[in-house]
Amino acid sequence: MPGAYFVSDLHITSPDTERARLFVTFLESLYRDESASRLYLLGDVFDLWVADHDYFVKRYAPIVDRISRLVDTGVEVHYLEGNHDLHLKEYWTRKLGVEVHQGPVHTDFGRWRLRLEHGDQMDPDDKGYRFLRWFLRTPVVRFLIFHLPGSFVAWLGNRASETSRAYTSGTNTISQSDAAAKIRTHAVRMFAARPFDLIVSGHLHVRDDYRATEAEGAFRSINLGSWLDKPCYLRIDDDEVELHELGSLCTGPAVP
Ligand SMILES: [Mn+2]
Repeated sequence: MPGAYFVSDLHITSPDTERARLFVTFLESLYRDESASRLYLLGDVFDLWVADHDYFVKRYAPIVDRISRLVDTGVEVHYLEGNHDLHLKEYWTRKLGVEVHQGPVHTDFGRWRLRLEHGDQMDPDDKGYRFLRWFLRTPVVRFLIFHLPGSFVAWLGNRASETSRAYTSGTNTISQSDAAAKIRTHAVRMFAARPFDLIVSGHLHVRDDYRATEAEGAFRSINLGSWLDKPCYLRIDDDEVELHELGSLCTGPAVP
């Protein structure tokens, strides 16, 4: 029975890290898995990847190579841009044949109606980020991002993500249960706008598996958490929806 796989928020910083090696192993396991028909990368796979610079292509060559082979074997690969990976179409679609999405995706897989998103647009009050998201995609900024040297773009991007990390680890940290509440509230609101059976997101780095009540719409909401804490992926087919930890079942720390 065909299966779809989902990963998010790996935040790979270099190909020599444990997370990068685990991801390569995971991608290789998909060539051997005859049921694998789709792979969804739900954003922030890399701690930084911007545009089509050789800097990133070379740096992450082992991963790029495995993804490219996966596409060649006939697996449909989708990449939803996160807030650490953007302007991907130029390289990932044109060179690798990966379908790139800049926002939420509604699609069907087997008997499931799915809504998929990175999750960086979950918070309607985050006006500062909404501006940044828009700003980075304006034609002038896009032009600069593509035409400045890759190493300079990487330097800028790394500075920006350090600043945002310092900021989020300071006053702005939200608790796991607040994050879970945010994920679920967003899911209920999105369901009301356009129903689905399953919503999958990432971004908040809090693994959460929630079954909505009948009144809310009886859908299921899964946040994939992050590989900073555990290398988990979601696999779905017509029979099951299950979080796995590279090989075994991925248990906890789902928020109750
Ligand atoms: Mn993110």
